[in-house]
Amino acid sequence: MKTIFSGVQPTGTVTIGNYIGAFRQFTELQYEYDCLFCIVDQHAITVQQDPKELSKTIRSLAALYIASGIDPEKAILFIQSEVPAHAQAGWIMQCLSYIGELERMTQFKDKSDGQEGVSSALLTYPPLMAADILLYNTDIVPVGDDQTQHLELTRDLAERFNNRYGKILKVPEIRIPKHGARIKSLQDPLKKMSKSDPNNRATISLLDTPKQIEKKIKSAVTDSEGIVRFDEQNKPGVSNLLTIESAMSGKSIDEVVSKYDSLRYGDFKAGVAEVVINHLTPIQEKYYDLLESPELDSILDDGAERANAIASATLKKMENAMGLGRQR
Ligand code: ATP
Ligand code: LTN
Repeated sequence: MKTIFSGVQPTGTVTIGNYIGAFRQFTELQYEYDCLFCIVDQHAITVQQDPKELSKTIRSLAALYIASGIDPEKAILFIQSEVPAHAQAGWIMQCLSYIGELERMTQFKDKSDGQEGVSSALLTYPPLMAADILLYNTDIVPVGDDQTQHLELTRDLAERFNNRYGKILKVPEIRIPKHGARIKSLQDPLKKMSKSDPNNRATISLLDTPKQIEKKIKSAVTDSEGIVRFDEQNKPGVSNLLTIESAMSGKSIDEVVSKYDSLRYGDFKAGVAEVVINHLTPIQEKYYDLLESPELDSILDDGAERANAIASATLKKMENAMGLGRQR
């Protein structure tokens, strides 16, 4: 069976954009592949985090993974900092990376632009991400469009390692979702919905209450035509709401459009809100049940143990190939 690896940073609250673009993909893939899903907390600290907040967000993200449908019997769910091989292999990947290629990464340029006190780890973030992936002999990495450049670097580093030290690492492929790869902001449907958007009304969190969801969808930016039809170019707001309902209900866009045939935007928005609320309610119930439960800890303990076994074996091979330490 082929192996899938992906990671999400424990920063901010997971939005329906993350859910539709990433989580939903993960839950579909877990039955066809050996899957590893990682809470990449060491990536999160490349910018300063409040320790109490970070620790809460890690647990919350773990509960959301499972509440969204990740089956811990099928997939390995674990926290990056609980598997030491990531930092160790990350160091090796840093030694293989050139400063120039890291400086060319758009995410580094965006995040460091105009900032003071930029950490050196913001620059060396991609080699750590490469280590995450390469430690598990990963075949496929499902991520959003924005990660393409990091994946190309991961492939380059794997090939560079193999050329220098022998064929040890598998060169992974990227997988970008066909639909819902970019859910848009409710307030500016030309921008992507982003968990770090300071405008709270622009995003729907997986943990929003029914009232908040209704209010946010009601105030979503649309257009003045007054007809519900799918046209991303000319009607990005309406099309975004149609995409959200289609993803959450499993119906095609055409089916959703015909549901609202000749209805007004007010009724359309109320209908979309109802579908979103109905979809999120059971996820939220499961989330709150899990959050304080010892079950969550045993899932994460088990995940760390299984991940450790695979990762430390790959690390050992890498170290032996490079002549580090004593041959084992
Ligand atoms: P930030 O706001 O901090 O940039 P983010 O919302 O982009 O965060 P990430 O943690 O960087 O979220 O990404 C987690 C995954 O969620 C990514 O792999 C990406 O595929 C997916 N994702 C993020 N935003 C969207 C979106 N608007 N539509 C679809 N998928 C998304
Ligand atoms: N850089 C990614 C998070 C991430 C990741 C990974 C994704 C860290 N390590 C390994 C896939 C595989 C992001 O910002 N979304």
